[in-house]
Amino acid sequence: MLDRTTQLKSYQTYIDGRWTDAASGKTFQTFDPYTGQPWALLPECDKVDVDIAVEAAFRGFENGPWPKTTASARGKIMRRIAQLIEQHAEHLGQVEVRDNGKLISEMVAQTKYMPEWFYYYGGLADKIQGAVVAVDRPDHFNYILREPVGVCAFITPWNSPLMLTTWKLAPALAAGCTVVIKPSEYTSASLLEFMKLVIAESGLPPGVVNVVTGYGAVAGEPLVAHPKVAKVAFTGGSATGARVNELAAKTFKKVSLELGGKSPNIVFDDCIIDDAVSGAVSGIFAATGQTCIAGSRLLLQETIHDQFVEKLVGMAKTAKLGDPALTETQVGPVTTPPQYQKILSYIDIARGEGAKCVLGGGAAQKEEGGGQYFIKPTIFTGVSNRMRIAQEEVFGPVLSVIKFKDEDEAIEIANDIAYGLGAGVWTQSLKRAHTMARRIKAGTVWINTYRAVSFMMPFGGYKASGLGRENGVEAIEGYLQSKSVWINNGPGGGNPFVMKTAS
Ligand code: TXE
Repeated sequence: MLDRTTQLKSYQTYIDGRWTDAASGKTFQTFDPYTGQPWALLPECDKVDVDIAVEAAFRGFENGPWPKTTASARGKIMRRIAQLIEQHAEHLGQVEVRDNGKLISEMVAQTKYMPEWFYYYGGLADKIQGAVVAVDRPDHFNYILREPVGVCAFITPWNSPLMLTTWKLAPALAAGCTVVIKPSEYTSASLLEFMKLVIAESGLPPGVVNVVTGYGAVAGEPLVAHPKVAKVAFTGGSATGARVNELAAKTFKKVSLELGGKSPNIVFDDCIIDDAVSGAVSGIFAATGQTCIAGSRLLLQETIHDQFVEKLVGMAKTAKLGDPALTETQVGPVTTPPQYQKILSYIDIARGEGAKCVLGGGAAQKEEGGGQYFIKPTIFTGVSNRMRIAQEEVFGPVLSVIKFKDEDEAIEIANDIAYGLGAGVWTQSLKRAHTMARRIKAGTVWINTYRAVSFMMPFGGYKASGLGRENGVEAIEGYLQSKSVWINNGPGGGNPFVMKTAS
């Protein structure tokens, strides 16, 4: 049972293997979105703390035990991290329920699955291999080293704080990098618990993983801009992502960005209807719609439109709103007050654009299971793809239903968007499934399923949904760089004013 003690808990942050307050001594409150009440105080870090944390990570990368740790030993530490997560999964999940309003059922699934990232990348650590190249010169021995990029800055969001940190941390540690993490100011508590229960107990040397809690502009910007940071891995909104990319470009940092989406969930009339209805509900109402992969545009073939909408509304209206700490709850609160306002404003925008609200359409009151930051699962039909409600990310439980005639029109609508993160396709035709998978411009295409993720499958966006990939073997590449080594075992000489090419 979740302990909702009213006394404010005080956290310190974790820099260079030590627990510390912000240098300024300032703190800020974090809120329980279910009760709307503050429940903990966090250090409000700024540039001074960022400098201390980056210097610690830099020392950790250049000197000390971490650079001397073999890849196999890194793998062992990562397996220990996985075991510690298993040990503390329940507590970590409960903190996230308190701080974020995530459902306990979702957190049980997430914290149970998170160790797999550390097992997988821990296993990959000692399989990072360079190459010997039979270069086109006599008497040469050439090889390629694969080296860690250096200090990495992670800027993480509030919607799945621990899971999205894990996607970055596991490959970064496997590669041999050191890290400074700036979690979202709305949901930093679970990361600090993770540092205490997992990282501090894992055997990682001081300075390898550091945290600066605080606001984006005050702690995030100096971290992204810091000259000793070599790579920035960001998950968040597209506007902030663009700002982070711009800042990072000034010092030529490597960047990966996992941004927003407006993913099409496309239902053909040859699908198994009940599966597709469940997939549509899961796509938009799971996690209260606060996921980058939300299937927020439901594209329905016109032949099944009315029948499908009826079934969809029938299932969605049974969704149980309430306390996220209860296992029977299916839709929890919106995590942040600005996000709550944003969702309500998009409901007004949709109405103003002439879309028809067939379910929900506003805040959920106490007697409906709601409370301060609850929005009713909302469905709009009669949406045209050019409307703002179809083009802009709402990040809440608001679905736009759009009709299409055939495959070509479905593709045209699906791809007519700035984003390209995910897409769903519901069909029993194998040919159609493969054709759609090829023609949709998105980083992930789910056929007859939705919102499935794995540590083994690359994840990331086409177009405005981001740069780079997380998860899978590919993700480790983002934390490595190649060094080409040339050894001449033969005679020197030749014309010193001419480039040495194969003559
Ligand atoms: O995110 P921000 P916000 C989308 C979603 C949502 C919108 C805004 O549409 O409505 O973004 O959400 C840090 N320099 N997503 O405002 O600002 C910030 O402190 C450096 C999609 O909450 O992107 C936090 O740690 N850092 C998404 C992180 O950026 C800065 C998840 C993300 O916050 C910064 C969340 C700055 N100038 C929102 N400004 C997804 N892809 O899953 C802020 N930050």
